[in-house]
Amino acid sequence: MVKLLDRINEPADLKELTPSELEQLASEIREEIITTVGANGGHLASNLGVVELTIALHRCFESPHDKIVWDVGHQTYAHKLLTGRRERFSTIRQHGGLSGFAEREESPHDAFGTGHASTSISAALGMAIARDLAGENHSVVAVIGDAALAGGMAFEALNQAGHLGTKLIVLLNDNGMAISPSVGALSKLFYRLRLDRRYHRAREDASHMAAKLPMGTKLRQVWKRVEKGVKGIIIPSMFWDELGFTYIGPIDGHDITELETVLFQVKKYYHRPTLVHVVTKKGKGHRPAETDAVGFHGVSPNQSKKESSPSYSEVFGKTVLRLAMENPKVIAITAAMPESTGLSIVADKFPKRIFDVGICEQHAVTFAAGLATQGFCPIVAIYSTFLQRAIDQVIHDVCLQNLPVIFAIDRGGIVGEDGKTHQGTFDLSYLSFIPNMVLASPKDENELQHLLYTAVRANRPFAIRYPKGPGLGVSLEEELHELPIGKGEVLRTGDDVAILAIGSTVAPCIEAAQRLADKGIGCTVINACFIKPLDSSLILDAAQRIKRVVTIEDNALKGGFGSAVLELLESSPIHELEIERIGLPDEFAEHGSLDTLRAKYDLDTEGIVKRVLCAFPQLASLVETKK
Ligand SMILES: Cc1ncc(C[n+]2csc(CCOP(=O)(O)OP(=O)(O)O)c2C)c(N)n1
Repeated sequence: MVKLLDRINEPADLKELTPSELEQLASEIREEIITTVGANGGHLASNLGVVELTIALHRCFESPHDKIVWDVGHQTYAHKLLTGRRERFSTIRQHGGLSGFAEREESPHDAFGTGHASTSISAALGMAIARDLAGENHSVVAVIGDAALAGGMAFEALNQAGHLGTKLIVLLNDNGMAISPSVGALSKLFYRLRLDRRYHRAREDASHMAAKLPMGTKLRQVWKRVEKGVKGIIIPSMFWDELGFTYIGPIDGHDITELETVLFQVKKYYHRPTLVHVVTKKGKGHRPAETDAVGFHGVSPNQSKKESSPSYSEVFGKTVLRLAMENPKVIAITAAMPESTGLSIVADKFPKRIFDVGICEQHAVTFAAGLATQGFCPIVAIYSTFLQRAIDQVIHDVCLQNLPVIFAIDRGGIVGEDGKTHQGTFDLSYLSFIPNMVLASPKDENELQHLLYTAVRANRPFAIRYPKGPGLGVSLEEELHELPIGKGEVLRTGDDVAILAIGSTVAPCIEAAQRLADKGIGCTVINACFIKPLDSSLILDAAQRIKRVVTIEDNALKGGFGSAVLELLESSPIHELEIERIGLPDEFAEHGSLDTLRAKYDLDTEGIVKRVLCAFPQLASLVETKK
């Protein structure tokens, strides 16, 4: 059967469709998303929730002339399908394929690149002001979720938008969920708006009436109801009025007619900042995702394939629980990611000692600093990529005051399919230059437990970064013990090359050393464990003795572990050193599977062997003489 979706090459093709065809199109889009996410993984529930909303937006606005800015950009699958990317949709999140987020390079319809939350209103306001300065008149729409709207940056942007008073549409996609249920006072306000019985009564009355009216009158009626009837009776909309925004809603985000009626009116008649409050259901149209929106927020390609060993996040969560049992001062903090950081296990046992602050990483860090001043031991679990936005708080509020805050930095290194906006490949650089900070990365999940135990006793800023995904499957020692801060360990000895590794790169180095040994090349392998402070005597001894040094890290080469080693060696009197650094070059690493990307950057066993042999060609003759 020919699909309607086959006929949509650009948003203009939507304009001719009848209401029943639009419904059919929505279900075809859902089908396409479910099938593709099943194969490639991705953000399922959020995308299913915005199908009608996306159709309505593209029927009402003339993208790319009008600008649509998607916050986070994880909910842009329907948008991609309607803006000329259907053919390539099956490649989404695969290496060389479409990105799972909005990306300017990918399409002129992606007005702004996103991946991190709460940026859309700032970017949209910048575009709106640029439009005003150019004397143009197009619309600019920021589409933002209720959880992302609670991020500090979104508030900063609302504040300026209300002040400037220019024409800007903020479309709030309110599904009551972040990845987990949304938290915070603002979320409660939206909840009250959604549940207001008067709103629902008004909706029902109006739809009875509307059913009896001819078409043109129905549209007018829907509009009147939304603007005058519903808006007028809901007091909390005053919050928005005070901010300088006209508030419209709540609107049913799955009723295309209602959405279009409102959006057309706003586009035509509203010349100031306007907030359109749209209520959607996360996971809409797919029963499993509707009932388990948390589980279906992000889906792996083969959900049935169970990972064999526990993930680093799971080990982290369990260890925090143990530490919290032993020490009443331990407090866990997450920025809207209790499940994926492994902390929900703490919430079950100690609901009062875990805080979900919402998508507010900066606040999470300074909140932890405040707790630390009062003798608590806060553990802040944040993905590496999201901690980037809280660097000033780490420097100014934690390290400058030498406060004992523990940073558990999940998804350090390459993260795979989420791509450029989510790679955790800068943290070793952005944390290693900060005075007072201890920075460590475990070689396996067992070392992660011991590092956490050490950090709780260290009484100073302490960052531990660990990778995405399953651990190595090593056994987890029952008894936790302190690791000496700033000490590495020699895992293997050999006289030809010294390989200095950190974190997830240690395991492939051990394998690579064995392969090289099979060729007659002896490698010393050192697990540095700490980047700051570095184990200078261990590293200098190895460099002095072996003279051929390889450093390896799944971090940017600039400013990372290898750079720290270079700085150390530069100040030493060792001569005739040869050094090879393996890590990420000065570019943003694209999306692709973990294995593909690790191979691309020579971070796997084959890559390490290859690089050692290329860097030190004289080893070939050494092999000959040893024979
Ligand atoms: C700064 C930042 N922190 C955390 C995340 C991880 N994250 C991705 S989507 C999401 C939830 C977003 O919720 P909401 O804005 O309500 O959109 P929805 O998914 O419900 O459509 C979170 C926490 C992120 N993308 N950016």
